[in-house]
Amino acid sequence: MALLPILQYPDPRLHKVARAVTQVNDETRRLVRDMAETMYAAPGIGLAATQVDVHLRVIVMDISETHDDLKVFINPELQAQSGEEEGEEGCLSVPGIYEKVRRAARVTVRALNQQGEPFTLQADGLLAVCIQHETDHLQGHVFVEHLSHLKQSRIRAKLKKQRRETL
Ligand code: GNR
Ligand code: NI
Repeated sequence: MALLPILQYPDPRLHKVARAVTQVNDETRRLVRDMAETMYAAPGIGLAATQVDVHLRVIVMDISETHDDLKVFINPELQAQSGEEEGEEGCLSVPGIYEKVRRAARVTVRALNQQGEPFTLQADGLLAVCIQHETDHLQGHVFVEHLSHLKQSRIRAKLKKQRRETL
């Protein structure tokens, strides 16, 4: 098992577009294991491979309070989106920043599990938010890009200051 370093915004590698996994094998399952360990340790409720500088379509997620409901999405695709809802988001790549983002209220996602078998999941609430936040990462998008340019530059300044103070 291994903890993976998490890229910090505005690292340009966060903007790479992830490629599909061509074969779900032991290497994929090792990546999933390491990502889950990294997410639980952070702690976070989701992690996209992009955040650990692996540019493959792999997401891990666990929104349970008991940390015993790991969800794995390999090659996720949003099949449907409906409704609108605004919710507060944070990101392990943008530490200490929480901002409201408007997203679809409900999504249907199709993906492969760790066995390489396809499944479809309908989600609402926090799970729907998290699925959209993570699929954004796989497209090279960080949640702050949903905010105004003014807010984005304020966030970059705040992160710079935060990092100076923790050096
Ligand atoms: O840990 C996380 N919490 C969170 C809260 C609200 C909306 C989205 C998230 S995802 C985030 C972990 C992360 O950065 N995933 O990419
Ligand atoms: Ni994130």
